[in-house]
Amino acid sequence: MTDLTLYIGNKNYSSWSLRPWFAMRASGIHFHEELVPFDMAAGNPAFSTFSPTHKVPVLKHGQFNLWESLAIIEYLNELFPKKGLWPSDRRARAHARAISCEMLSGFFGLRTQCPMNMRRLPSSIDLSAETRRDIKRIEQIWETCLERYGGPFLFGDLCAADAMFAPVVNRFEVYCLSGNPAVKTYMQAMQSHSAWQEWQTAGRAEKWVVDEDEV
Ligand SMILES: N[C@@H](CCC(=O)N[C@@H](CS)C(=O)NCC(=O)O)C(=O)O
Repeated sequence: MTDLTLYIGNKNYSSWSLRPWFAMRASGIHFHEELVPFDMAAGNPAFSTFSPTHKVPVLKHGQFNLWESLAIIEYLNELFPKKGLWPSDRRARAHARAISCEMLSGFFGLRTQCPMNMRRLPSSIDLSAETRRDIKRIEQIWETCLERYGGPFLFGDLCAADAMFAPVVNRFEVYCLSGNPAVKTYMQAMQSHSAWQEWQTAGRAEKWVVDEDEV
């Protein structure tokens, strides 16, 4: 039994939901999942019953509700310090937090033009200059990490930074965004993880369609 509930949106589309879900599942933190499907046309009214921002994800721990994916991961790290959500080395940990902050606060070109979509069949689209800059920076982040920490994940073992970049792995695949061999090897490591497989299978089985995320 667990007193943790994670409210998430559709697994096919909800990139922010994937981040803490993946961190929890991959690190073996038990939780109850509450999937609340998007109702974009109506402004997602159901979200306001548990989320002050009307957005997902939200973690409920007893009577405490917490929003914002990275804040949720930090809270889980304090609840479960032995789960290794962040790297044990201080500088690697700071590095992992820095790139996670980059993800949280940036890459608007990529996020806007290439929505996460687990069901999408891979095909390329015309990319804006901003999206191309985002892709280049992400390739640089991943290459640096894989070289410095030796892979197979960004900091060697899987950690919260991988969870923060998990939706980008899907975007790189379904919009054919990178031919970089190191990037491809990293994507394979992520996509063969059991937590990834579980999310992807469930997302692909969903029937809901969010028109604005179908590119
Ligand atoms: N910065 C937030 C972003 C949350 C977010 O934008 N969630 C999207 C789903 S992936 C959402 O709930 N959208 C509904 C809406 O904007 O009405 C986080 O890290 O959790």
